[in-house]
Order: sequence, then structure tokens, then C-alpha cells
Amino acid sequence: MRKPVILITGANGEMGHGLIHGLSKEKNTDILALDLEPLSKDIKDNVLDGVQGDILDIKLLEMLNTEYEIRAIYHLAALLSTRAEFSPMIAHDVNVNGTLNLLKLAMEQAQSQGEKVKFFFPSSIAVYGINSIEEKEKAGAISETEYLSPQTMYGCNKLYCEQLGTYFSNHYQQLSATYSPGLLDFRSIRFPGLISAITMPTGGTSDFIPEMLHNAVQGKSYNSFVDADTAIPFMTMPDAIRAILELMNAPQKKLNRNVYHISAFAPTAGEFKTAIAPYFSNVNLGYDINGKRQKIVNSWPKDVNDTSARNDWNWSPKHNLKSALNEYLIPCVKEFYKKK
Ligand code: AKB
Repeated sequence: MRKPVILITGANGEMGHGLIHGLSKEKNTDILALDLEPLSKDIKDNVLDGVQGDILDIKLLEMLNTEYEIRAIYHLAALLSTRAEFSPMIAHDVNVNGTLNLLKLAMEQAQSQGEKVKFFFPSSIAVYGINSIEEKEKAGAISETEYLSPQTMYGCNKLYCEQLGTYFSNHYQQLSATYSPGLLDFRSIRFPGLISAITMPTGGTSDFIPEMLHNAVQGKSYNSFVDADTAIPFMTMPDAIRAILELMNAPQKKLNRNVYHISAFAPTAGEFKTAIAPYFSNVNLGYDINGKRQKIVNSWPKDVNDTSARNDWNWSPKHNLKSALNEYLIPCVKEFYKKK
């Protein structure tokens, strides 16, 4: 008998941690966790099986296909935007070919189970590309269909994979006489920058905000690589995890799109620095602008209009900037470094 599970790729990443903790609280959910590295200690106990391996390893995916009955896939493994600019070919391989492998696995599973398999894909505000600061200011909070001209390899990869997932979900083999759409139930969120109190992101271009916070709590000096006036949307990791669970639990008939963007607060780097300063006795945060990373962040929207998510699956963030700091970030980040 194949073991019924939900599969999480990129399990060791900052979103993987939160999602595994969130999903393991749901009833009847056995998790199969896949990561390039051995599974980290703090999630080991929350999963049924942990597999160390690569999403590009076809033999490994075939083995998972025969041994498990995979009811849903949360495909989190990816190279983030700054890393992807340094190694665009590797990024394309991991971010696109890896996703295609997982989409294929989901459809094979759906075929053998005779049931739709749900597929969650975390996309990003990196799918947007705005050409100038003036245009960014003018655009304000944009809709899902505007400015879809990414300026990074990561953004291109994410946008294309959203389209692949939507294709396999809604149109696959439309000229085939035997096939009717419905093997895959593909759902995706374009996330803003994420801030976790217990993990530091690596390789992202939105990392300046979490880096400010994690350095400030440790009493270390830190220079933001973007200037004080730079603004993009952000969200706490608990809100992001809750959004994934809510979207995945929403009835399919309520969803008018496969891909949604969501937002919670959108401070400038300077505003975030001012907001966290009172919580620490010795804050030494400055700016040392990296022109290339600044250009990437400038191309991302100042904010997004998340009316579709609010209407279709009742999305609403728990945290604005003030409550994010008071109720989650400051107490949890202090606790985290005290224990270290
Ligand atoms: C990154 O900076 O690459 C990510 C993102 C905005 O998707 N955090």
C-alpha cells in the first residue's frame, strides 16, 4: 500500500519551517518533506518521512511516485532573486525544470488516484517589472494583471511557472479527444517580502528588512543595500503561512483566479528603521547602496491591491506594521536570540 501524504519541497527553508508546523496541526495530514540537505532538527518530529534529494533527480521523483500516494504538493524549493542573478542558468534549471518535474508528478498521482491533486506554488512580487521610480510612484498599489514584465531571472521563472501551473490546471491537452481538464488544482500566491522572527532569509533582494531586524536585535551594525526611501510590500511569516493554508482550504468554486497577490504593510526602509529603533538600546543601522540590487527592488511595486484575495477567499492580514512588531517580531526575535 502506498502511504498517503502531502509533499513539501524545500522543507528546510524559512517558509518550509512555518508551513510544516502549520500543516502538522491539521488533522489526518502526514507530511513527506524533501530537501537538498538533511531535514533540520526542529521539523523532523513533525513529518512522517524526510527525504534528502534534488527536485531535478528524476529517479528520486519516480521513487516517490511509486512509494507514496501524494494528495497535495507544496512546492517551495527555489533559488531566490539575488542568487538567481548570479547563476541564471542554474536558477532556470531549479526554478523552472524543477517545477515542471513536480507538476508532472502531481498529474501522474492524480491519474493513478482518480482524484485531483492540489498544487501550491509560492510566486512573488518579482513577477512585476516597473521601469522607473516615477512610474512606480504613479502606479501605487497595482492589480494582478499589470506590469508583468519581470526584470530578474527569478521573476521570469516565477511568472512562467505560474503560467505552466495554470495551463496544466485549466487547458492541458485541449485538442485531445480523451482528456478533460481537471487533474491538477493549481493555486499560487505572489508573496511580498517576508519577515520571520526565527529565520534569516538568504539570497533574496527583499532581505534588507529582515536583515535590519536580525542585526539590530544582536546589537550588530548593518547597512541596508537599498536607500531609505525604497518601499515594497512586506508581510510576517505567520501571515504568509496562514494565507497558504486559507487559500488551499478554500472551495475551488469560490476561486476566480489561479494566482493571487496579497499585501499587509509597505514601509520604506527608512520607516522600518525608525519603527524598530525604540525596541533596542543600541541600534546602528545605516545605508550602503548596492546599485544593482536597488534597481531590482525599484522595479517591484510599491504595494499591491489584494481585493481579489479578500473577495474570493477572505484574505485579511493579521499584522500591520505596528502589530507585527509588538505582537510577533520583537518578542519572538528577542526570545530566539536569547535561546541561541
Ligand atoms: C526575493 O527577494 O527574492 C524574495 C521575493 C520578493 O520573492 N523574497
